[in-house]
Amino acid sequence: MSYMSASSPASSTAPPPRFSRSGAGGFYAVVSMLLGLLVAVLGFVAIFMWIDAHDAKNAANRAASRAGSGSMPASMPGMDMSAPATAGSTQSFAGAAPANAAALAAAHKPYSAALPAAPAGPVADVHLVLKDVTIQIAPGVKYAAWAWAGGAPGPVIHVRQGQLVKITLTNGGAIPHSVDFHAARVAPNKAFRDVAPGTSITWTFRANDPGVFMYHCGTKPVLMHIANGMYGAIVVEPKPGVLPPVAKNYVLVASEWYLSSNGLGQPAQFNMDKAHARTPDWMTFNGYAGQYVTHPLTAKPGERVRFWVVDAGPSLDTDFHIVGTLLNTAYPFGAMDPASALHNVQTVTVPAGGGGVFDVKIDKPGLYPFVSHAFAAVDEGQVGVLKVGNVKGTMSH
Ligand SMILES: [Cu+2]
Repeated sequence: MSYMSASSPASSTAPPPRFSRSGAGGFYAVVSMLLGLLVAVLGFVAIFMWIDAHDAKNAANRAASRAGSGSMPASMPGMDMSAPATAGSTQSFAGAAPANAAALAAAHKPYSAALPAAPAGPVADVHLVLKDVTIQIAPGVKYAAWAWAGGAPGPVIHVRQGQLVKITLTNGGAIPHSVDFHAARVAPNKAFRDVAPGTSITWTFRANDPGVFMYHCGTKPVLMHIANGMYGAIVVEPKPGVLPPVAKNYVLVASEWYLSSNGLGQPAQFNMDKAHARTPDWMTFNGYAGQYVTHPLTAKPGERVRFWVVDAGPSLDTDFHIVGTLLNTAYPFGAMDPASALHNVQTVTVPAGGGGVFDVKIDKPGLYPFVSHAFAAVDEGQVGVLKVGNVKGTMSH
């Protein structure tokens, strides 16, 4: 999406600020030009202006405080060892976009946010396949991921409370990996152990705890394996009658991307310095910046919609907020007891490695952005739109 800024020029001595005050004119010139393109193609200009108006201060503050240090672990496949472990390697590539970014965004097939059906019967069979694969994380931005056969995030898994979940993990990657399910109460040294390339592991757990949970590779360095795309969400549906029925269920997995290059030519790789500094280039819902702005999620006026949100991190929280409404019911941390739910709150934090479930019922037709209200995240792509009713036109706020 071209609502993010062009990155600053490279420097061999110090990390340039993402936006400097003296560079603000150029920044807005670029944004204005790209916004004009978006008006024609997407008609969503207002949200981008709104994003830009809010993000510049945050970005400048963060750039000023950015740490440039960080240790580099041993070399391994998929890691960009050409990047020196110096302050210079934390140069931001946020907002990098080719000239045809808007067309690419329109052509992108979004990751399906719809919750799939849970399997019938007492056992839920889940087969996960790990794969080294080049994916796109933003229009025209390629990333050499350690991910899943379908990219990143991994498949949304939906089971019912009380089902036995049988996990089979096949490692189709080049190095050892593993899978850690936060929904499971198991001995991790057995179930979550490393799996050699070309081999599989099978283990089971009883899904006694309802909620929405992260799953991820737990092989060291975990920071790198998660940041490279090895994560996903599992929904454990509470017993019937516990939650009010909803018309739509959507699953969102928030995450950060730390890039060794802008990814517009060769695929970018993981940058450990940025990951240690917690300064991502991109942040996404379901792995691709702004995909639900271009391809909104939908609801009818008056329908109750449930968002099952996981923050895969690896390191930053998601402050979940829907512009233009309140969260009618929130189940913070994915604790699914209605007696402890919150009602009519504006923003709820989903911690890295955690989940949250949010019900909204919106009566008025319109375009309602959902965001992490830590607004640098929006600038870096963590934004989507819930389209309520058959509305057209531009976003307003
Ligand atoms: Cu891994």
